[in-house]
Amino acid sequence: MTAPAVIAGLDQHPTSHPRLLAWVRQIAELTTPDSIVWCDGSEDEWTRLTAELVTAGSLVRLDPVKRPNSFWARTDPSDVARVEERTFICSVDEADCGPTNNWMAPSEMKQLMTELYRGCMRGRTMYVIPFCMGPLDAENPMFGVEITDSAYVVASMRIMTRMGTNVLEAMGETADFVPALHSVGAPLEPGQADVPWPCSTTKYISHFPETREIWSFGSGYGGNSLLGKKCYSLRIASVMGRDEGWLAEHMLILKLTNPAGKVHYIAAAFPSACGKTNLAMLEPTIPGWKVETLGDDIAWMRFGDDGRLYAVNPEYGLFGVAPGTDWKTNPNAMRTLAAGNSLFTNVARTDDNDIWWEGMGEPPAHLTDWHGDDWTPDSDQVSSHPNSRFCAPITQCPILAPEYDDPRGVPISAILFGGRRKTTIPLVSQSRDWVHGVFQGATLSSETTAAAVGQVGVVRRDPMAMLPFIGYHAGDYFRHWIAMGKGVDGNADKLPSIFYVNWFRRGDDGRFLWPGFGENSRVLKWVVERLEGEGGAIETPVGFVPRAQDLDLTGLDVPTADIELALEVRPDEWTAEIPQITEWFDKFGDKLPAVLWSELDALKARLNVT
Ligand code: SAT
Ligand code: MN
Repeated sequence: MTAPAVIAGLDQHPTSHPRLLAWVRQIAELTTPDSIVWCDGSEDEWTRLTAELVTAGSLVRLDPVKRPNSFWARTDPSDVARVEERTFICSVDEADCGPTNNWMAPSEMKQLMTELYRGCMRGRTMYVIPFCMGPLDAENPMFGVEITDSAYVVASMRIMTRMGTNVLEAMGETADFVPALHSVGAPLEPGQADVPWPCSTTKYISHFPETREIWSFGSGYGGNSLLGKKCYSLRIASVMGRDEGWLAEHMLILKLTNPAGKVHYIAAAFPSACGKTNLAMLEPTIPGWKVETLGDDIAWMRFGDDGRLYAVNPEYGLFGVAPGTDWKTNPNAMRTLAAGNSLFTNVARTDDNDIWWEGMGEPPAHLTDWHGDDWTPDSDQVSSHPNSRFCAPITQCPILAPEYDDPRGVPISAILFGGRRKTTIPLVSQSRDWVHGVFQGATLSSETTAAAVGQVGVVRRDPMAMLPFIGYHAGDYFRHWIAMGKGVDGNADKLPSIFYVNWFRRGDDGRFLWPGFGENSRVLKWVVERLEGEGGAIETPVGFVPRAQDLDLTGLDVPTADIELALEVRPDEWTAEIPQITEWFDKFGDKLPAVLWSELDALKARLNVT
């Protein structure tokens, strides 16, 4: 028997929360770190950790004038995105996991991962991060505590969440919290030198919905390691929402003000890397309209006393796809980043210690690429990984709506579902009613992107843009959405109207039919006009679709023929879609709400498909 390891700090702790202390002790004894640090979220802590990461070669400090207090990170080339194959929903009953998730019995997963965790923090520091998703002054603050052996994760969590001493104090001795355990899975033997990006080839991202626990092992990449984000705020929170009557969704939240000063709040779901951050910070090209940002990735929506659906952004930072972001496509993101205090991961670095990525204007003559190699414009590879990311405080966004921190959230007028489709899906359509909107969401499809490991550009169904994030059976999730449509106390008419958008439709030669970005304000204007009973539309088999003349196209330099193609509902394309939807629905067996089969039948009837 070896003597039990001495773990510095095991008996010093800034809380007396018994469950938290017992859990931290248990994990420390299992993972045997050299020491434990309770994170306080202070500026000093950030300065200390980033300095340590610079010394270790994990971060490079960027130019203090151009990029104040900002750092450049490169991951291991194998650890660049979410790993959906290695992501598990460990419900007690396999039937609660469903066909869209990977399942393992909780006891089996815990046994397996306990062996992986045994001694996995050897030679490292274990950090304890108390955090809160959503405002700390909420009626029921949504606490979590992440244990991690990665200082990069601590620095990122400080940007992405409300964390530190305030949170621990607010938790007192009794608050419930989601325990979220993370290790890069790379213990160090005495004297062994560390690598800049430790990780393991064995990866598990596991969720235990009944006990509201998260266990992540082997990856340092954002979606796998910043456990407040997808793991808590979507997978675990979706289960909480199912049980408690609310929705945890993969949606941005924006505030739209029309020239008369009337405000509408809009939530919009798109798969990862389909422009949520750009839409959330859009600069309208039509005069007099204003967009302000509340969130770019996640919305928690609960009914208010008035029967309306109110949305809160549980996050505190932006974790956006870097390539393609520039002064033309998203000036507000560029301004957010120019304020500093940001982490950049897997982008390229310029010789004067700034960052660069594809889409950011002319490339410099020389760069250090995301592999750490020399790069010139003649290179046949991209300089930045397609899923490279910026991580920046949301409070630096110059168009942040003041309500972003209101624990009551904002009342949502419209929900947009969107995907990336070259064909079939018109630029915008409005659902006939809530159930039809749920059908649009449940059958949402999109071409895959680099945000997850795997082939890019393949069309897959991505219901409500939540495919990788639903923490339970997708059939039950659809049922929950249908049930939400009943509203509270007979207030179903106060629910948001649902729209389906596609900015990515292409012409025969592959050109985009719609210019997107700031021009999407024209679609938002039509959405608002529809809400106010004004906008023109024709009724098509797939919902209400504007004609070109129903959109404000003033000053838009796009041939009307292209707009018409973007708006076209082609019976041949939709007829081809029907068997795919049928096959998709068949997956869910008895769990698929019958009303969704009825919606499909009604669509077939409208298309004259038998
Ligand atoms: O990498 S994350 O999962 O955090 C971002 C995304 O894919 O939406
Ligand atoms: Mn996302």
